[in-house]
Formats: sequence, C-alpha cells, structure tokens
Amino acid sequence: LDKVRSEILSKYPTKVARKRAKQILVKPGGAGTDIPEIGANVRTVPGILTQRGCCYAGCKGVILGPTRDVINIVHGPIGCGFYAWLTRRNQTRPASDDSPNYMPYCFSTDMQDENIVFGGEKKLKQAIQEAYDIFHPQTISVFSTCPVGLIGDDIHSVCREMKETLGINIFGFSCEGYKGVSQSAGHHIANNGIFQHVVGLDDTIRGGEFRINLLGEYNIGGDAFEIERILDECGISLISTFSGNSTMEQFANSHTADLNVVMCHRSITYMAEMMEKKYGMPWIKINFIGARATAQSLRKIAQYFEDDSLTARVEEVIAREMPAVNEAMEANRPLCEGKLAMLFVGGSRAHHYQELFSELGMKTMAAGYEFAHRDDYEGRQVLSSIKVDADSRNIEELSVEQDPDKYRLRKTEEELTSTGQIYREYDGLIADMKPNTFVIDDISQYETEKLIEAIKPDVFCAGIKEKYIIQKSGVPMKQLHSYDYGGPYAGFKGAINFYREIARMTNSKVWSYVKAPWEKEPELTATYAAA
Ligand code: CFM
Ligand code: HCA
Repeated sequence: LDKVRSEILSKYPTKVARKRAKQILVKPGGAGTDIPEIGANVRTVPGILTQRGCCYAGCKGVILGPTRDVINIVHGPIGCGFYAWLTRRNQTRPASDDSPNYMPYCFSTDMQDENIVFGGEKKLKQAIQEAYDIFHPQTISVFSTCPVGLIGDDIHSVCREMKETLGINIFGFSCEGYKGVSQSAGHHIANNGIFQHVVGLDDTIRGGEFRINLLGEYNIGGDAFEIERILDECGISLISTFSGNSTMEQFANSHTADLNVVMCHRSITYMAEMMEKKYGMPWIKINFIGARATAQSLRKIAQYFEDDSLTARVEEVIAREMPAVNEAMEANRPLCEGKLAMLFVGGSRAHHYQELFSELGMKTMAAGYEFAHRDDYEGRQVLSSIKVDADSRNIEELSVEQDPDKYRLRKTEEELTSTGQIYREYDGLIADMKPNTFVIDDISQYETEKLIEAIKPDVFCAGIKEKYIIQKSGVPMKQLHSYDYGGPYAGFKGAINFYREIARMTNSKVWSYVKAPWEKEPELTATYAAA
C-alpha cells in the first residue's frame, strides 16, 4: 500500500502532494502502535474533484432538511433551492393526515440579477409573508446561500421583524455555501440556531419513564422508523430526534429528556454538549448501524437508567430480534466472506458501516470521510490538540451557561461513572481499521480511480458523484448516502436488508460484462472457409 500511496502522490505538483500526503494514511501494522495523526477539516485543493458539498448543504440539507413542520426558505438563486428538495431521501411520517408536513415543498426566494444588485431583503420579507399566508406554519426559517453573504442582506433582522409581525417563530441561518471548508461548518451553524431559537421553549413532560433524545439520526431510507420501532418495543420514549422524522415541537421539548444518545457524532455533538451545559443532560455515543452495534447500544441506554425491568426488556427484545438477523447473516456470509470493501462517505458512515461489513466477514480495505475532523479519525481525546484555523474560527462558538430555572443535573459525575459506562467519548475510525489499510481524508476522483485499480474491491461505497465512474470500472457501487433507493439499513431489520443487498451486489456477474468485447480484443478474427 505504501507503494500505491507514493505512486498516487508522485503524480501531484509538489505543493499538492505535500498537502495530500497528510491526508492519505496507511494504517501501520503491529500491536500497540499509536494512532497516527491525519490532516482533516482543511481546505480542498482547488480542481482536485472532491466529494465534498458546501456549508449551506450541511445546514439546510442535512440538519434541518428532515424536520417536517417548519417552512425552510432558501434565500438565494433557485438552483440552491432545488438542491434542498428532498435530494437526501430523508423520510418522514406525520402523526396524522392533517399534521403539517412541508417537506415535499421547495421554498426559495428565487433571487434574480436585480436582487443581487439592489439587495434581496424585500423579496425575502415577501416570501416569508407569502409562505405564511398559504400555509400558516408555526415556524419559518431562512437559509443564506453564497450571494446573500456577498451582497450583505441582513436575514436576521428580516426574521426578527417578521417574527414580530406574524407572531410565529422565525429565525435565520447565516450558512452561506462558502463558510468553512465543507458541509461540516453548516452542521455547527444549524446546531447553534436550533439550540438558540427552539430547544427549551416547551417544558411539557411527555413520554414514559425512560426518556431519551436521539442525536445525529436523519431517517435516510426509513432508518429512523426501524430505530423508533426498536426503542418503542424496549419501552424507551423518544422525546426528540435531531433530526430524522422530527418536528420543531419535539426540539422545543427535547431539554426535558434524561439522556442524549449520539449517533452521527460529526454532525450533532455540538448540541449534546450545549444541552449538557445548559440543562444538565449527559450524553453517550451509540450506533444503530449493525445488529451487534444495535444490541450494544440498547444495552448502553439501559445501563444509564440502571433499572432492572428496562434491562430485562432490552434483553428480551434483543433475544427476539437476533434469530432472524443470525439466519440472514448465516445465509449471506458464505457469499461475502473474505471480500473487500471500500467506504468513502461524509463524516461518520464510513466508520459505522464497517460493522455491517464485518458481520458479513468482509474486510474494509480503505475508508475515509469527506469532511470529518481529526477527532472523528483519531478519537475524541485529540480534541484539545486540534489547532483552530481561520476557517473554523469563522463559525460561531456559542457561549452556553447553566439555565437558572431549567438546569437539572440528571446524575452526578460519580453516579455516571459508577456503572463503568463511558460518557462524552467516541473512538475514531482509525482505531477500528485493520493494519495495512488505507485511511484517506477528502479523497479525490483521481485517488478513487487509483485505489480501485490497485485494490480491486468487491464493493465500493460512496455517493452519487462517484457512482458511475466506479461502476464503469466494473466494481459494484453502493451509495451509503441515499442507499440507492433501498434501505432501511439501521437496526435489526436494516441489518438483514443490508446483508441481502451486499450479497446480491457482490455476487452478480453483470460487473464482469462492463468491458465491451471489442475493448478486450480490438482485432477482428475470423476463419476463412473455402467454398
Ligand atoms: Fe452524519 Fe449523516 Fe454522515 Fe452527515 Fe452527510 Fe448523510 Fe453522510 Mo450524506 S449527517 S456525517 S453531512 S451521517 S448527508 S445522513 S449520508 S454525507 S456520512
Ligand atoms: C450533502 C448531501 C449528501 C450528498 C450525497 C451524495 C447526501 O452532502 O449535501 O453525494 O451522493 O447524503 O444526500 O451527503
């Protein structure tokens, strides 16, 4: 792999090679080796063909996209608006036919040249009014795209004014696409906005005895429905999810729960930390991707509550679900065992999905994130050693204080640690990779092609931009963002779906036919038959 790495780097200009060298690691072999440092959350080299998206995509598309009872107005040109229009396959299930669901709509101020030249605030005000008149929502939020930041429209003052006028909750996000170096900046901005404008507004106590929030689950392909089913069977009340299958009402009420469980740590740990400071709610890392990881996560939740009846119920659910999982695992494992996978996805899935591949007996040969930070690779313990650069400083860090009325210490530090449970922690991706595998941050198109040539994986997982290049090289490709219209893949039933899908894909002959016969044998051959 070191040779492959050198070959890849040798094709770059010196400056680019120096930069990429920090972001392309071969995991060292041998026991007890330290986790190497990786370059992450830094600007992409222009022209390199990155997988990354923008800050606005992270804020509007990712964090706020899955919430159904808010009208999200994209302030900008229509192209940006279209991009937010359910392209992420985040599903939702309104409580009844007449509960609000604005997700199938696409709201945009459709900025034109005139608005860029003379300002777009007036148009934004009109758009808010129009959305209100037609739909009468409880909440409207506004998202700035690049040109808005460039011309200096003050969306926040427009929101304040319209909030006053209409008497509903209206707030804005300065999530211009160019802020930060990727989607990741948008996550942070979204977390800040929801925390400041929504969380804590409704103190009503809902749910049963064991009340949690699920942070960093976005209901792609119906994942949240399967997780909700499992939690429900365990008797665990889900107060709010940030933000799969969610409502603003749930966010407003989320500070009343007892525990935050964090799934996608990259996108939402900001919220967990702010809620702990302000409201006294602790958080643990969990993962519902993979059947074993799901079982382990349920046990972690039960451990927090230290209640025998809950523990018993969780064990019952696991015992009830696992036979079907094991049956599917046993049926599909022989078809997959020993095969190689490569995963290049956002900021947590390239790690989480390794669970499912290892349940199938497959090896992850190369993995990496588009926009993760060093802690996602190396583990949370490196947080304090990460240098804050100008791009990160650009993103506001809220100063959060204990709420004088609503703070409620759920458990003392002693109570938290007495069960051996680890709080506020997650391991990075590198620790879980096998020796002699690749870990690559912000992989480029060229590097993707080189890796495929060198490793010849049996399946490559990434996104829509990479999909067809990978397939054209004769390798099965699974989108781990949208699931290629499949899923759910979370929880127990999701694991079964995934085993079947991967077994099907990696055993299909169709990929060997990608090369046309004349590409393999360009010269025509024939036998001359004498009359
Ligand atoms: Fe978290 Fe996500 Fe991901 Fe992400 Fe994303 Fe996504 Fe992703 Mo696409 S929040 S980091 S910004 S798990 S949209 S649901 S699939 S890149 S790995
Ligand atoms: C985003 C959304 C995305 C894109 C997926 C892809 C998603 O980053 O803005 O490139 O295929 O999951 O929909 O990550």
